[in-house]
Amino acid sequence: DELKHWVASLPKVELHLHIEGSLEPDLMMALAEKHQLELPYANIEEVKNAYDFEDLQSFLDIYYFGASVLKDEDDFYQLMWSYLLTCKEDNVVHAEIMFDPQTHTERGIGFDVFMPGFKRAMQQAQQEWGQSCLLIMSFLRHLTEQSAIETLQASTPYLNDITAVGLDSGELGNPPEKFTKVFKMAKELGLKRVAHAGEEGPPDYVWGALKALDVHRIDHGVRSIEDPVLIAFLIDSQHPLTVCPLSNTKLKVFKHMQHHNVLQLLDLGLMATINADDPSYFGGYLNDNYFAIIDHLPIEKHQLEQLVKNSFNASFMSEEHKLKWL
Ligand code: ES4
Ligand code: ZN
Repeated sequence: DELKHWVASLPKVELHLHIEGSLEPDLMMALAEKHQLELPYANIEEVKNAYDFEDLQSFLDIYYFGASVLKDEDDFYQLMWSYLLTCKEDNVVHAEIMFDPQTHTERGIGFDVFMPGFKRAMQQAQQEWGQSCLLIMSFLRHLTEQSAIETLQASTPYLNDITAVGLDSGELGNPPEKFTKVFKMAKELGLKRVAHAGEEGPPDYVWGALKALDVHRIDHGVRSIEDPVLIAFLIDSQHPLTVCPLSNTKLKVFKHMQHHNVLQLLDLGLMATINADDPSYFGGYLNDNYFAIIDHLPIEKHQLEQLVKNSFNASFMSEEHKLKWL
């Protein structure tokens, strides 16, 4: 309908996107063939049928397995290039893209393999159509803080290409405080900070990300609604929440899109934004996430406008670059 066409044509920003979560089944199959790897899927249909999740962990198991087909520089180039083509398609003029180095270093694939691949695609998209994008290096919270520290040290030759650090993977049992030291080190290196919190975890994990990790943004944060003091804090501080509607329904954080609380958060005055998370696994890129809330929530044009405006303001782009769009 009309609202959808209007949103699709608007310049938008993506703030919560795992590049490994943009690996489409056709590229996964092609890379498995290229590297002579056995996949437990006979065809693309079977891959898609496997994407039926109970919770965050059941998704992560399949997501880490899928990433195992990424082996050489060109694989990481293809992965990034495919995602950046969808940015052009969706009018995503600026994207802040997360990558999980430990998903690759744990398999013996180093920064010298994936970083050149990512950078080559990003430079090409910048040159061909002026795509703006930057990288967020995300630590896996189910691993130790020592492993995150080693990852930060291994990233040293590429620090100029990395804007922020993040924290993802299984939330329950891995509170933000576990990573206080490595986030402090990242801050001292001049890196910005984000963390997944309040997706499956309780509001206390959002407090932990704010207080112990000194984050600029909360990834997800939808469970903040359970703590009125936290909600008051977030309204006052305007820490952005990078909300991912299709992700939250696929992982059963909300039973149905009609029950999603993003509109409630927005109307309370929180700095909410709409994002895609793992588009290949959750059924759609950024426009699809906007379409899902248009279809299932009583959202009006001015609220959509606010969500898009928030995503520009919540981004790490320079104030000068923001002025170009706002
Ligand atoms: C993730 Cl949806 C989500 N949550 C936590 N960690 C992740 N890594 C990739 N997608
Ligand atoms: Zn995420």
